[in-house]
This record gives sequence, C-alpha cells and structure tokens, in this order.
Amino acid sequence: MNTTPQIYTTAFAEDVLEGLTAKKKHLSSKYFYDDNGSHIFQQIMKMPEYYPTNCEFEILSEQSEQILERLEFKGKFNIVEFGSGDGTKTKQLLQAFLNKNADFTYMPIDISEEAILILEENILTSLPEIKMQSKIGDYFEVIKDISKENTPNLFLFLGGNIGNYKKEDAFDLLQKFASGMKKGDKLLLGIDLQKSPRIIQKAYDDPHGITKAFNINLLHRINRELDADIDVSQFDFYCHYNPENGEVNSYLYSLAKQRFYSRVLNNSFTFQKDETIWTELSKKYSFIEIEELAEHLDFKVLENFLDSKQYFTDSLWEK
Ligand code: AVJ
Repeated sequence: MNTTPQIYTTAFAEDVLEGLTAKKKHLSSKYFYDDNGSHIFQQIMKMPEYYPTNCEFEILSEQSEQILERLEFKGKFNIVEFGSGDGTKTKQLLQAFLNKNADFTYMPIDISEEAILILEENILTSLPEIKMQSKIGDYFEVIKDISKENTPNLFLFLGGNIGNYKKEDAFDLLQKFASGMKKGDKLLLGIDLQKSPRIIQKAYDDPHGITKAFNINLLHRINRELDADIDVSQFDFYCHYNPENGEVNSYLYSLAKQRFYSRVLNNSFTFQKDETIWTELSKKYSFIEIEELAEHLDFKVLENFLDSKQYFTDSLWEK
C-alpha cells in the first residue's frame, strides 16, 4: 500500500487551495460545470428570469441568413466553434446555412470527448447532411492546425461566456483566437449587453434559488473531490449588479465562524462570519466597450445582431 500523502495534482485542487488561502477568498466559475453543475445550469437556462439563452436563441433562429450574407464567403468555409454546449443554439445557425446551400464544414472543439459525442449525436440527428469534423483537444492546439489551411473560417464563441472573463483575460483569450485567424476570417461573439439593472439583478439573484444551488454546488464539489467536510448549510449566496461598470459579481459567504478540512489538500480552512468567497464575474457590455475591445484587438465590428428586446448581441467581427 502506498501510504505517502496524496499530492494534489489536479488543477481543481491547486486552484481551491490557492483561492481559499488567499486574503480575499475566491473560486473560479469554470469549476461550476461538473456533471451536477452542468445539470443545474440547464435549469438556470429554463428560468424565465434568465434571459440570455432565449435572446441568443431568437437571434440565431431569426437572423442566421443575414449573418451568412454578412460573411461574404464565396466558396467553402469552416465554422469553428469553442464551447458548443449541447448545440441547441448553434443548430439554428447551421440549419439556416444549410437551407441556403452554404458549403461549410462544422468543427466544434472541446477538451471533453464525452461532450463531443453528445454534441455529435444531437447535431447529426437533426442535420444528417451536415459535414462535421469534431476536434477533441485544447482550443489553441486545434486553432494552430486549422490556421494552416487556406479555407476561410467563421469562429463561434456563443452563449456570452466572454462575460466570465476580466478585461485583461477577455483580451488575452480573444487574442489567442485572433492568432489563428487570417485576414477576412470572421468571429461571431455572443455578448450580454448592459440594460435595466433590475432585469439583470433578477436573472442572477433568482427567486427559485437555482443560482444559489449552482454556487453551493462548488462546495459540494470540494467535499466530493477533495474529501472535505464543509457544512454547506452554513453558507449563503449573494450577487450584485453594478450598472456603473456592467459587472455582476457573485459570492458565497459564511453564515458563521467555521472551519473545514480537506484530506486531499491536507489543509484546514477557516472562515469568519460573513466572510465571502468570490465565485463569478458576469460582465455586461455597452456597445462602446464592444467597439473598443474589437479595435484594440485589430478587428472590425461588421454588425451587432440583436434580439427584439436588445438585451443580447451576437457581434460579428472581421479580422
Ligand atoms: C454561462 C457564463 C453565460 O454568466 O450568464 C448563469 C453563467 N452564472 N447564472 C452567465 C451563469 C449564473 C452564464 N454563462
């Protein structure tokens, strides 16, 4: 039997240790999406208060033909997608493109083979005639390969995931996408817009407690994966939209002075009463900020495709 203490080799373990020993505690929202968290996110998307999914679905169902025209691709092209999810929204765009006899190959990229298999099943069942070449692997490895070809590309980064990145991180991520793009390549970027603060507040601080459960799941995940003994009933959820900077910031906070122990991390963590753990940034953009971001990255904004309420944009950029 191996009796040496387990060393924390996973990124999750390392990040939890770093985040919960920091002066201001934090955990990354990317860890929301284990199996359980992905399931809770599905429920978030079904809530009437959570508008982004419906808005983007509307844009892609109703305006994909116009998006296709704006691309001005003459021959065949690739559609390269980052973070496709189950493909429900993308399917609207792909369907419209096929109806117009566009000659394209759909290339979703995901690090998880499981996710790709579910996506393939979903896409191919509804669109059996599509040319699909899934790529399993790291985004940037795959981008390098794709950029070697001469075929024009449309990159998709939908769902408003860019909102989870701080300004510099959003810039770095898009810069990496850009590094794989040729002149004339396009990027369709889903971005949630600034709007009535009450509407935004309600989408995140929902009355059903689903977003709370989504956050609390991070603590369950620590208990499960890092063999910890967090009393999750002693934490609550708080989030706040600041209309001055467009940021929703979300937190867990401790209802009591308490501690927990993780066997995997071989460490105890203490919390003061009301001490917070920052869990998520969900940034809402103004049109001016979108222009500035694009310009800074050397892109041209061709058009903002909006839903009828003008809550969300699929912003089409050209390299
Ligand atoms: C998946 C990042 C787009 O920020 O709106 C939903 C995640 N967080 N409710 C978002 C989320 C709380 C979501 N994104």
